[in-house]
Amino acid sequence: MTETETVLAELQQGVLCLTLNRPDKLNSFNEEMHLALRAQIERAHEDPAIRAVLLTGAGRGFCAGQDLGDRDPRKGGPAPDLGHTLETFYNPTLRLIRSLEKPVICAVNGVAAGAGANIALACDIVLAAQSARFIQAFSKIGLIPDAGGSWSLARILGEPRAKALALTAEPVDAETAAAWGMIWKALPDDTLMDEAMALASRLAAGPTLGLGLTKRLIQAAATNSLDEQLDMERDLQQTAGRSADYAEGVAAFLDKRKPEFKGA
Ligand code: T3D
Repeated sequence: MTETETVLAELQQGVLCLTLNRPDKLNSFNEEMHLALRAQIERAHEDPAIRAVLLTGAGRGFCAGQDLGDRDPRKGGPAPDLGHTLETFYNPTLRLIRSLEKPVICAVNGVAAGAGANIALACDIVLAAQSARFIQAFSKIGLIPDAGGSWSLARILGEPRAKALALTAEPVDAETAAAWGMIWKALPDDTLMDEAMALASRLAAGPTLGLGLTKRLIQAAATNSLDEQLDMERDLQQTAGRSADYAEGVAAFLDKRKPEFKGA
């Protein structure tokens, strides 16, 4: 790991800690950072030693979305094809986060704007520093919410708040984000990272297979009927019930000891 990498990655006790690392640009995305983040999430898909992911940002911000320096119209040339950049860079990463059957915790250490806010909201458990703000910055520059924001905000908040945030680009502070159900908790700035790491470590020591199936189930609920969801619960519980971690969990309960889950 070197300080010039755009994403710092460290594996600690089953937790892959990823730090967006362009602090001078509030960790906004250039192509290198896109590819580095995607490669790390792909690694989390493939490596059984990784049992949880913790995503945060270096410096005073979490992520300010797209690096607008790379979109400077004053340099001339044709208008960029932003549909192409979404399809090439943002959308694959969003899909990888949502489809990763391991917990992804996001520690929003400061401002999260544009696609930066929406990548945070795509994570499974979001903790934010009390000083953090979430900004749907797109409307300020003539764009529409992307990186899954139009989908997640409408689902989490309903149309009235989703539209107001997207149309006005007004910042939402961490306490309000927690009160509105956008995130799990707002925490004092100086305890955020310790609490986020403690949570990620706890989940990494958990029954990874069951946690992954749980994530799949909850995500499916948004579009499933009750009947479809009951069928899915039946099928996934059958799988979970055959796992070594389930046997260990029940045995540990009966033995009155702490379970030692292996993640399978
Ligand atoms: O293009 C595509 O591929 C399509 C996809 C688009 C996805 C998107 O995310 S579009 C939305 C892009 N993001 C924004 O519009 C946010 C722009 N940034 C801001 O509005 C503000 O910086 C913040 C509200 C996030 C924070 O404000 P503040 O006052 O705390 O910080 P600051 O002074 O504005 O920024 C600090 C530095 O970071 C500053 O650099 P300097 O002057 O110290 O050298 C600033 O220019 C730089 N910075 C912040 N955001 C970006 C950025 N540089 C490049 N791109 C940024 N997005």
